[in-house]
Amino acid sequence: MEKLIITAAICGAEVTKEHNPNIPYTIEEIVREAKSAYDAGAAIIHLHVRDDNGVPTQDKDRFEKAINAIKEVIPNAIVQPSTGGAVGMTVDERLQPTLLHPEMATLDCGTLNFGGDEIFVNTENDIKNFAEKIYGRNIMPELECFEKGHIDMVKRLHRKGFIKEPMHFSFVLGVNGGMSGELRDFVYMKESLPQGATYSVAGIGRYEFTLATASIIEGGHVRVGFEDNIFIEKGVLAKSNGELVEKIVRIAKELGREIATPDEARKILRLI
Ligand code: KMH
Ligand code: ZN
Repeated sequence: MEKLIITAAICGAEVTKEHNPNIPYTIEEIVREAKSAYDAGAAIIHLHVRDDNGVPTQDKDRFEKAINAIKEVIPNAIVQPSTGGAVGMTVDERLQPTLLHPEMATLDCGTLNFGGDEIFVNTENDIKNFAEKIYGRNIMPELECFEKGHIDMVKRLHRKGFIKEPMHFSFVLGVNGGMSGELRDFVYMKESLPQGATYSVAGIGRYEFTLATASIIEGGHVRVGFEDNIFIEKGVLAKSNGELVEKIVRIAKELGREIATPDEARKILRLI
């Protein structure tokens, strides 16, 4: 089996310090969380940024500051900015971090309800537009799929030439409005993938560690972090993203799966 690529989604756009005081807002806090995740074994840092008051932003300069500051302390990490941003942002707003030509960026592959009155909008034409900008700027997309219809969208856009190989998917399961994160959901997603694709699994909330374990067993990869889950165990807040990554490393070790370094991750994902 390939070594395990761990992605740490250290910040997100939805969780706040009211949920967990360790959620990073400032550049210093973001660097602290990225380093803790990297030191514990994460190869990829999935990055959202906030202003100092915690308000999510896709501002290019804020991303540039955060990426440069992260690279200063962990130069070899793969930094993967979000182009999803927060619900309600415009496409152009969301695309700003791609102007910095990172190695990877997310590409969200369909629209879904996002709790309450929120809708995370990614129309077919939006996806084509994001794909054109992402590939055009020499960035590898992580294809974020919140349900099986999003995989079908990727397959259709691949046939039409908008999505290119190698394809790396991220299943984000358990969002309030997307597909749930039961084992059968994971199996259905995994078995629906195109030939040769790699995948990572992010389980939201209580699904984080069960889905991570399933993915470790099945040869997939894993995403954990405050964006998806703020608890290290039921009712106990995680102290850091590093603590969440450490738990994955322990589970992987028990199950005989080695952890990929960033350079090994680059090879597995065919980034180089
Ligand atoms: N914050 C969500 C609305 C991504 O990073 O590409 C979208 C999101 C997806 O987090
Ligand atoms: Zn995200």
